[in-house]
Amino acid sequence: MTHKSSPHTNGLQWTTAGESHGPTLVAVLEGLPAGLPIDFEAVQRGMMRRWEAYGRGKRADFEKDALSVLSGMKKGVTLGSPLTLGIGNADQKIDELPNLAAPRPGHVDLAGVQRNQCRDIRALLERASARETASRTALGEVASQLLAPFGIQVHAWVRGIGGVDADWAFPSDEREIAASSAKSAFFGLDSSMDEAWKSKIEEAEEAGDSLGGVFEVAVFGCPPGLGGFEQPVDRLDARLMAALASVPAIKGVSIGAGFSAASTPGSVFHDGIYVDSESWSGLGRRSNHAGGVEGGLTNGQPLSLRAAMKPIPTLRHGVESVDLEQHKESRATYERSDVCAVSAASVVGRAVVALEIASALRARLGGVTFREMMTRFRALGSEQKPAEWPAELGDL
Ligand code: EPS
Repeated sequence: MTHKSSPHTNGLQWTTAGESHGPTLVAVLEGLPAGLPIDFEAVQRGMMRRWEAYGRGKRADFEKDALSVLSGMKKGVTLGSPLTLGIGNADQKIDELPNLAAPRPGHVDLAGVQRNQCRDIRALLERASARETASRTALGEVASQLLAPFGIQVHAWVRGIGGVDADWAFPSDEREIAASSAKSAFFGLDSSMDEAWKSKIEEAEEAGDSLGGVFEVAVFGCPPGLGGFEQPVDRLDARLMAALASVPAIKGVSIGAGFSAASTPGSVFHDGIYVDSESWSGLGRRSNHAGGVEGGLTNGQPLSLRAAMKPIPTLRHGVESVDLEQHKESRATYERSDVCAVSAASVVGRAVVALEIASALRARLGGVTFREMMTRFRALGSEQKPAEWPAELGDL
């Protein structure tokens, strides 16, 4: 994503390249500190998680997302130079695949050919494919490894599939998440919804249909003051929501209480502040309707985000469409497809949020090396207790 360069939030920059059935995907990440160890086996495991959940199509059976590290590392440690990752496509057949006769509503197909003024739908869909998210997942795994030593953890889980939603409370602590979520084949908070979701997907598959759903992302351990408000583009809530909206098929994103904020009176909505000697900042919050961001800055509370994914647009019986060659009504072309990719999207959601948070942390702490970041981070801890600020700090 391109943003106006900002000293408040742009600590990292990244770009991805590659087509779904081309030779390889590429991801470049700039701005990492020097001296950060990266475990690429863990990156690889994180990437494979995208394929693992129930509901993916045939490609999940053989695509291995084999990762190559092409630049930016020496002996497992970052050099501070651009990190380049290659992700080979097992299914390399871009030049052999036929064009699609009729555009699939919901995909890039029609708007893409109208923009490019060509009849070759494949020329657009190869890059617009959600295959791209493999690249951002890899970068997000790296970003998570930058965040972990600072005690910042990003988690994501599926909340609902095809309208069947779990009533789990939003976890207030990351320890509530890890153990039970590992048991869910759908990456739910626990496995209690798995059977219901499995039947829902099986039904859709039998009918040649597809399903969407909702996933949530939480960030625990963020210090206050990441992000900015000096320019609209600095606002961390806007950046996080844009990052989630940039994941293909996402149609709705919210933070904290989200749309229910509109119908809640201010006296109930706003998260009261009280003196809490137990807390590291000396202050506590009564609730977290803001979702961890106020005024574009993290406020020390867990971040909570939610995203709604539409159903996959490729359907076995097609959707009403028009054959662009013959200019007559037809069904949209069927291609091999997933039935439900909400669990996969939750992995991607976690990755794009990790990238944005790592970027904001990097911008906040500065420094060339990882050690410099850590020194500055430790100093920040004591700077954020208002009760201990020295009198000479003054008004500004
Ligand atoms: C996708 C279509 C399918 C999915 C793909 C996204 O690809 P194919 O047509 O090759 O079966 O498998 O997802 C991925 C390739 C991936 O890496 O997640 C689409 O049209 O967006």
